[in-house]
Amino acid sequence: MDKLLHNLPKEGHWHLLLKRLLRTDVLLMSPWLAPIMWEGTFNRDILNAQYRQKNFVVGVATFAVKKYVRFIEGFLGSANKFFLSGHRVNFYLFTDHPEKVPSMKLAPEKSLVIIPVQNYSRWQDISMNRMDIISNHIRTHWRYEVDYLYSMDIDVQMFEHIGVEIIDTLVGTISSWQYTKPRDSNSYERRPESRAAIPSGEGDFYYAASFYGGSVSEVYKLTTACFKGVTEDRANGIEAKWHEESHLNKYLLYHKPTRLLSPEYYWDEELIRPRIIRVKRLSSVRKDLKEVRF
Ligand code: UD2
Repeated sequence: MDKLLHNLPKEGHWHLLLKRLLRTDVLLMSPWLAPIMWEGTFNRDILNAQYRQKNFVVGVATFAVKKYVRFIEGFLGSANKFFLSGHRVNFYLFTDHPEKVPSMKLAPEKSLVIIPVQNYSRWQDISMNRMDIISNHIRTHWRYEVDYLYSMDIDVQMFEHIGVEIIDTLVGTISSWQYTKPRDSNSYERRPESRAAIPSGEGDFYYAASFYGGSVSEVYKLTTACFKGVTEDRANGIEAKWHEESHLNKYLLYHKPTRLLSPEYYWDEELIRPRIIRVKRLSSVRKDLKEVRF
């Protein structure tokens, strides 16, 4: 890398810029040439200037059902500040308790749409049915309203800017567990009976279902396909190991993301953060699973 820099002309702003943007401690590109977004690998000013010319609208779908309404304020308050700051964003909040949504003043370019949704007795069904609800809303509303759409868990908080570097056709977030455990830690669904099954020995990145997205048409294809898998599993009396996350991982293995977000974009607070995670842009809120899900 030093040799590369040495061979570049020493003059000019761009030499300094390039030098600042090189990282040698992490994988910057997937084997299918999709960029992997890490702190220190992009210049947000340049990206913002490009993006502004396009006047895109981004939608964010998130769910707060039953006790998860308690996470709304932390999510929206931090997203208002850190998510695509200065750009147009519609937050679509699905909840069974619209009356419990706190009134919050959002930035002028941001808006909040509250959409009533039914609840399910099992938390796994709330989580898995998100795929179906998102796919239906794309068909009926969002394809007319937004250019890009991201699905995010509600029990998260943002601490640093998440900007237009996340925008691309099909985007997945690499799970933070992939950086703390050996690759084949058996996170994929391997049972051949499940539609989410990935044959043993296959697989590359493991993606977190907490944050994925892309163009509206690609997210439609993804959510429709994943929910079809969930429905077929239900008919066959099987539930994938990590629910819709297993189906998401199967989909993204065979439909490669055009951009990957590093675990800086979803850090699991249960894990010790290695040095390569230079910033924690977004992380999970610690929760008592037994208390919050029942
Ligand atoms: C993982 C995934 C999550 C989902 C889940 C399924 C990550 C970091 N997260 O998180 O996306 O795939 O596994 O096993 O990969 N929800 C409610 N009310 C409930 C339960 C869930 O609103 O009672 C919604 C809420 O938006 C929540 C999401 O569903 O953020 C996922 O549920 P979770 O956060 O409890 O799942 P978790 O932490 O196991």
